[in-house]
Amino acid sequence: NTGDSAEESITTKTEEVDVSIKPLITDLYTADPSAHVFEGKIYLYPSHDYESGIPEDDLGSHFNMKDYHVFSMDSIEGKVTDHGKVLDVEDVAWAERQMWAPDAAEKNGTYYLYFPAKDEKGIFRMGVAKSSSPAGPFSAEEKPMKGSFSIDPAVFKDKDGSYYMYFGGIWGGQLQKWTSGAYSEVDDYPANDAPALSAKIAKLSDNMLEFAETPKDIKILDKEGKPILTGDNEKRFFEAAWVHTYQGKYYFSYSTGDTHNIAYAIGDNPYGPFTYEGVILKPVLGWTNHHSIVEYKGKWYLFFHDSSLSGGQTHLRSVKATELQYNNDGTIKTIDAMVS
Ligand code: FUB
Repeated sequence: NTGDSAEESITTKTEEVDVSIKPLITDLYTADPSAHVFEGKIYLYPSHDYESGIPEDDLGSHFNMKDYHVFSMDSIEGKVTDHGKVLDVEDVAWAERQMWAPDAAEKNGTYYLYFPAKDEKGIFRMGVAKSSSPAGPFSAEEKPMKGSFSIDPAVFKDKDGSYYMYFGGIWGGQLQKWTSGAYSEVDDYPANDAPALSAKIAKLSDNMLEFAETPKDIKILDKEGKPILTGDNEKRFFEAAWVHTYQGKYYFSYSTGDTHNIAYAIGDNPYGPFTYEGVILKPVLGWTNHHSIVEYKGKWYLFFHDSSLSGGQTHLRSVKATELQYNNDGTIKTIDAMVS
């Protein structure tokens, strides 16, 4: 279960970065890695891909995941420990299917696993499950978080001890069905020359189980201060939100979906607005691109996935990691990890 046993090795090339990257986990398919440093180790909270036989469509029905595993490691080159299955859809009273990208947070010695799944009406909601250990197992709340919707929760702890959830995804992630504030069967995408649909942010309640406020829009602006537009597929938010801080600035990173980049924008506080800056990770093998960024032992790492281990099957992905580097001005060096 270590990178050493991976059968393939690839070389990545960019103007500035050149690294060989192997799947971290080779006996399961894993994706959407949310990495955190807990108890002095890197803990990984990924999706657990498997072949469910559901045909591929634009709504992502083929991503039909049903449980989560947690992994830990002392270094990105070292042994990866699989802590086993930590939550199963069967053990979540309200959830029916499609356990998509999760995230985790720690507060006062309790660990919280946040996960999206479809309820019995086929609507994505956000669940929370608790554990006394970062390695789980996790026990889910009876109901989804009140007022939650869409996918890809990312929970960020600010320096004042507040926790925020960033979330949302379009197309199969259903953000376009919530533009009125209530769920609609009808998709509502803004016109190509109108501001793009936004990711959401909500402060979490003290007990970490609910939103403490109505979710707000995350604005991504261009260098002139104008909103990124729906038609700007290379830059607009699609899914996979993540936030980290570096030298006092807030970095909001995300997938551009159908243009397959991990892009980023920089702001001065958790709510933004964020100014679009560039691409962190170019498209990888497979349709989806999803990442997390974490500092560990004085270095910064990008965790991501691709479909190299499955020979390119888009719904059977594998988690990878590589070092992330900043330029002197705080911008991030673009990484190209496409299998060559
Ligand atoms: O893994 C299912 C979905 O694919 C995630 O929620 C998205 O971010 C994309 O990676």
